[in-house]
Parts: sequence; C-alpha cells; structure tokens
Amino acid sequence: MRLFIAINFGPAVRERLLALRDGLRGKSSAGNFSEPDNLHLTLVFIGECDAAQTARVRSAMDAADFEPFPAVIARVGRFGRRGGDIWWAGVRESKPLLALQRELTERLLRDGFAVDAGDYHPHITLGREVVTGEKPWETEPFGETVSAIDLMKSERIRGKLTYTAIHTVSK
Ligand code: 2AM
Repeated sequence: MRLFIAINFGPAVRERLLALRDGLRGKSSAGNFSEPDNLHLTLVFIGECDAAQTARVRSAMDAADFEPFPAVIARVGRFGRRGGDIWWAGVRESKPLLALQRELTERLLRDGFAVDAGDYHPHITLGREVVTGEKPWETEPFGETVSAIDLMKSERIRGKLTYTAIHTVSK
C-alpha cells in the first residue's frame, strides 16, 4: 500500500480551497487540477508499505503528542517545474504544525522508514502541470482547528487517483 499521513479539512475550508482551485483553473491554459476529495495537507509521505509496516506507522501516529491547533491558509504559490508548475495553497508554518510534522518524521526515521527528513513546506496541492501567467498571491486568511491526523492510502481506482483514510488519531 502507498501511504502518507495527512490533515483533512472540514467542508467550510474545502469550499474555500475549491474556490482557489477554480480561480486558478480559470486563469490557466492547462493543468491537472486536484479533485475536491483529494485536497489535503500532507504531513509525511511514506510510500509503499506492507501490513507489518502499516501497523508500525499506526503506532507512530498513536504515540504522537499534539493538542488541537489552528491551521491558517493565507497564500497561493507554486513549485516551478519544467512542463508546468505545481500550484498550491500554503499553510502558515506555525509552531504546533511544524512540531507535529517533525515528531512524526522523527518517530518514523527511528523506526527505519526512509521518509524525507528535509525542510517541510506545508502545502495543499491545487493543481499539477499548470500553465498560467498568474503570479502567486496572498489570500484573505482562512482555516480551522486541526484536531486529527489521518493515515491515507493512495491508489488508482479505474484510473482515478483515490485517497482513503485507513487510520485516524483525534485529540
Ligand atoms: P504533493 O501534493 O506536493 O505532490 C500523496 O502523494 C501526497 O504525498 C501528496 O500530497 C504529495 O505531495 C505527497 N508527497 C510528498 N512526497 C512525495 C513523494 N516523494 N511522492 C509522492 N507523493 C509525495
């Protein structure tokens, strides 16, 4: 199974993210834009896992020490890519968010997972291979209190990229 740990947002934030996605899409000549159900904030990308490894990832999540914290989205930006950029909604790098991401990463590294130990850039992908003349912009800040993290399974179902939560830790 291909796994990652993510924060999924409630309907109000999803609506706002969709409006950003649609605004961007309207100003783009090409792009592969995220499906509404697929909008999420990745904390740690893990990759292929067997059942035993999946159980260890669950344990790492269960052991994570965090309290509910606010997540605030305040800008739209891009990662430059040849052939079309990745565009995203940026989440403010608050202390609790970065601490949670670091704790999960360190627990998984200690447990032998080859997860990315580098800098974390919290982002919610709105589209890939996007061709647009638009420049990154600031949005009116919006967000919600995050009180749960999800273990997500990523798969293609009849050609469609599908993410399913298979474990949740709520505070
Ligand atoms: P992205 O949106 O910037 O592509 C599922 O693929 C999630 O894990 C996505 O949010 C993706 O980020 C993230 N991710 C991080 N590193 C990844 C990697 N090496 N391969 C695939 N997805 C990765």
